[in-house]
Amino acid sequence: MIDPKKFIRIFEKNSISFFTGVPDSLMSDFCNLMDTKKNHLSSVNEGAAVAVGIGYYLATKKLPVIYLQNSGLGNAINPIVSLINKNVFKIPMFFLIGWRGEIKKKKSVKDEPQHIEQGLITEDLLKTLKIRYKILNKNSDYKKAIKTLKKYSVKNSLPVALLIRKDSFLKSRKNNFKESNYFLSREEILKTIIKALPKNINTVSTTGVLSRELMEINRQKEKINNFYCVGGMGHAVSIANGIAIAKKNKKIVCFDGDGASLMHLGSQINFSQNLNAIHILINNKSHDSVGAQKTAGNKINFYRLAKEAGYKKTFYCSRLIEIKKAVKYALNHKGSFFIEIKSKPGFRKGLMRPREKLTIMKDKFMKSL
Ligand SMILES: Cc1ncc(C[n+]2csc(CCOP(=O)(O)OP(=O)(O)O)c2C)c(N)n1
Repeated sequence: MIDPKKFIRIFEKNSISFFTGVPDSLMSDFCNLMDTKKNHLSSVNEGAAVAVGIGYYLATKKLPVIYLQNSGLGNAINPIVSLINKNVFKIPMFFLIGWRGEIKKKKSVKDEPQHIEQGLITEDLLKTLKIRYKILNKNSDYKKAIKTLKKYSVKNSLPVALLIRKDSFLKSRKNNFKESNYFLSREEILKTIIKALPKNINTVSTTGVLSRELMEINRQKEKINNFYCVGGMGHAVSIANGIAIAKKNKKIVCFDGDGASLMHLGSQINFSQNLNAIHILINNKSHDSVGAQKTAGNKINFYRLAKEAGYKKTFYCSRLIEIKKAVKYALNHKGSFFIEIKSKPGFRKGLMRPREKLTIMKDKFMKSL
């Protein structure tokens, strides 16, 4: 397996020392190390990371490294095609892409449904985008791969990539984020909220562990009708928005994470315009689901931003009693409400994943509306 520390050192030996991106679970140990580096920017989304990389290159003539999960390629495609492409500005950069839903011996490996298609098309996508790439696994000669890709990128002013298979990196099992135990866990927050919500309310939950915890809490009594935004990180609030617009007589709740919210922050400005919107953001200051790397907004007061984004009333809660009060208020008043809840990172092992087919879950949700 590849030691992520040595891996980073090889980039530095090749005069590549600036890193930006959005973390991925397949590269979590590499991404965790990023938090300790000065020359690193935790990006809000993968497209923004490419754009930052462009600026960095313009200012230094040096290659930036952009790291991302392959599901983030969608966010990155626009600046890749419209800015760094050979017909436009011809900007070299080095991508590190975690390959969820990877193909081995021409077959998809077992992964979650939202990763299957993305895994299947990733190589074709890189070819279409004219990004020269090499596949990295735990036995790869990564020194040679980095050196040759860098050479090609600089010589041709084109982007290159390492497509990273699962289990390529050594696992340190060390979690970055040491947040005080004083704060509530996401799971106890969710339990309290579900208790406070009326039966059959429609909710939309964000990508990652939050949805898995919610699924487990809701499993027995099926109290809420939730749409699990298993992919499309950052879009749960817009899905909730579409529902809120179409179902004006129903309260619609969105459960969000700080990383996901930052990814498409502007969507809040749309969601806040509804009179039936409740946006609940659980802020653990980290991308907890993929290794608890710090989010770019780890010093931000989201409830203050939300006020400016147009929510009628915003709340900040760090205790269960405050959460109950805020939820009750939002349920009993007309308008749009934003509730930021401080939480510590971390989650139980072995949380459930969807047992039913996602299309069946979708049908049930639609019926409930
Ligand atoms: C476009 C995209 N980029 C990256 C990922 C990988 N990913 C899944 S969950 C997650 C972290 C989400 O962080 P946050 O919203 O703060 O929720 P938390 O995990 O902390 O509960 C990331 C980066 C993804 N699924 N999609």
